[in-house]
Amino acid sequence: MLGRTLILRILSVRDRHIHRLLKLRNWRLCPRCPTVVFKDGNGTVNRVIRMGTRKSQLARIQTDYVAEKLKTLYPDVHLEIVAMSTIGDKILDTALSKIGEKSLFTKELENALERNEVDLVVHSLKDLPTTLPNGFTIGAVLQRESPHDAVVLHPKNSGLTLDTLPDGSVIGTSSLRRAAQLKKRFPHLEFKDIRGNLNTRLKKLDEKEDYAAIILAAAGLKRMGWEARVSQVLGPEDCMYAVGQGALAVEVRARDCDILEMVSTLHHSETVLRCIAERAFLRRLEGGCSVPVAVNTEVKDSVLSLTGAVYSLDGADSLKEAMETSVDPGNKLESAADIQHVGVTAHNVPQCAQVAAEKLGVDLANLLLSKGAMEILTTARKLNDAR
Ligand code: DPM
Repeated sequence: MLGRTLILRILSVRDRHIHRLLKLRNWRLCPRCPTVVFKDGNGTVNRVIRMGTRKSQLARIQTDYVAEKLKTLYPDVHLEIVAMSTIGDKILDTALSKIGEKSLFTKELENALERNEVDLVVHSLKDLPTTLPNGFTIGAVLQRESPHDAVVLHPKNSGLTLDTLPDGSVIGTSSLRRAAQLKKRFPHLEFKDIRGNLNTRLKKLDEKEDYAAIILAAAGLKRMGWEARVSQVLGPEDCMYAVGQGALAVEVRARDCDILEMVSTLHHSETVLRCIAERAFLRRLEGGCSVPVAVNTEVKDSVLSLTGAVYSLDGADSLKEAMETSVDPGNKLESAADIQHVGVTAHNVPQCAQVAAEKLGVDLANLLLSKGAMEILTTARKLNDAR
């Protein structure tokens, strides 16, 4: 459809005259929103799709990656990349969890989406709040890279692991989730905030003596081409990952049917279901990027399993539980069509499976809440605010 059509938005689709006009011209009305899609005379009108991105190297790499995929799928579409800075990029000296802004990396980009300056924005899913502002939706969740965290050592510590690093070694991370889990697991280590984009962090690690190692998402390191710097990948027994970690998401205007349809082909079903469960879990816990919440998910033989945990800042207090559900398309859980699940719109993934995934996240969160998760999180939040 795209690339050969022109799109016109109309105010009232109920107008009889408009319907008559549409029929007369053989134009098509979008079934989901008041948009008319009509064919150009010779079928060669190409729409320019503008992709918004942050200016960091990782954001550019991620946006280029999605642009390449779109180009392959829709060779006629013209893609333009618009780069901008966000609050998260500008405030580099404060830990993420201390900046009281939920959509640190996403707000400016969403403003541009709203003003029609861009048509889609590529994010790391883990940076997208579980409740998106009205009018936006995640139109694609791409196949997940490794969701795990990785250790990057100062070159002088080459060959060591978190276990074998000397007592008192300082590990750089400003993720409360990573610090909480690792403090408990490796009590001989100390943890210190480190901020900045990936380039800045690696520089801070290598060029100073402040940190013995830093912890970063394996996915980001891989995308940057820095896999060789990974000395250790942390499995769930050491450090469970963040909700949505390792997956890319494409955010669009919820009413922009043509763009939604276009990007929906990028969805990776298994990743969609895992991330819906994870996001539903986090949303029910009222968590953001400033609380120590971690997950682990898996899909095997149409069964989606979710392990979720909450931690006190020092990791001494924690609650961890696991649950699973069938995501077999034959599992007939009824739902209204055209529904968003924790911000995700995926018409091409079985609705019943999405409903089951969301319910799994909510159920697991409820289980943890019944065991006192809110007390742990409230205390963690207060202590972090007072830091
Ligand atoms: C969020 C967190 C961090 C980012 C918190 C967490 C890490 C902050 C830090 C919500 N977003 O993970 O517990 O280390 O100080 C971020 C990264 C990526 C996306 C970098 C990273 C790349 C990986 C991906 C920052 N957001 O975590 O090393 O695409 O998932």
